[in-house]
Amino acid sequence: MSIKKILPVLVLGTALFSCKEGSKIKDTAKLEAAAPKLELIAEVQGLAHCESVVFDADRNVLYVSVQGEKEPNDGSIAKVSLEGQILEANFVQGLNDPKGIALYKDKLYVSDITELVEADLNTGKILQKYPGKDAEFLNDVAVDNEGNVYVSDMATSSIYKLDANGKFESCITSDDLEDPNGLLIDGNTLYIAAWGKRSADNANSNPKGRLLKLDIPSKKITPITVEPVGNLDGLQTYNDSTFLVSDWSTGSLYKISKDGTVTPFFSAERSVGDILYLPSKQLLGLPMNTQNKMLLYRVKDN
Ligand SMILES: [Ca+2]
Ligand SMILES: [Ca+2]
Repeated sequence: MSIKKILPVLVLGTALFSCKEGSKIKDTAKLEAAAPKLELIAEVQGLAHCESVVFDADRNVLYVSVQGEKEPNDGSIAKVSLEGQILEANFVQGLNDPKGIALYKDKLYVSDITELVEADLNTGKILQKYPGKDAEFLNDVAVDNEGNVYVSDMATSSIYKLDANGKFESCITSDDLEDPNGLLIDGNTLYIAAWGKRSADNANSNPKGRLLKLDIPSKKITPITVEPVGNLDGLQTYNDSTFLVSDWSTGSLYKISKDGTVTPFFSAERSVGDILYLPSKQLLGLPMNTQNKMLLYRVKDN
């Protein structure tokens, strides 16, 4: 997509944000100057209702969660090259609706509705399935340096943890998690891209979520953005001070700094999911759920 096509969206984004007191956003002139150039590298077709993409540095490949349709066991993890070639469509097979993926040593962890699945990265074989106690709609997965696995549950507004004994249950449940979706871990801090708390008595309510942080030892939840931003899904590191976050419902990607400044970054289409950004390669991966494809871009900062 050309810069010309992106600019109107940036201007609109500025207008929307600037009327909200408390939100910090750069002015339009600076936005235009700061707009990145995105060069489309590949359009990877045939990934039915894909949700998430991660990078395996040891093997220099991408893994994409492919939910398939609503048939039992029609979900998989596809192995894809950095150039966008599908190397193995069913690297891990027999899943239902797999979503968030995280890697730790030679294992891949993927959430699958109400359970966490552990697979062998060398063979693709499923090693273990951990049913989540009272889990309803598990989403993203993050692993810390010690191998502790955390999973968001949007439906119960919880963060689940897999402990060393294989017990998989909620370690915190709170409305203040705003129906958590995307996760990113840094030491004892779990960053959370929230979908927005849906009220039980109004299924048609259209909430938006904030970028949050959870101090894992104290379980203290702190909003990073003052205002809700969108139905946040993907959450990646952009640089030392900034995240890259996707809004599923509008297709907008935002840069959000650790002090809460929100800057429009790119306008993709609705249903952009759990994105990947590799700063070292300036590679951006966008799983497009309803379009059944993944887009790969090279990002060129001005
Ligand atoms: Ca499925
Ligand atoms: Ca997600």
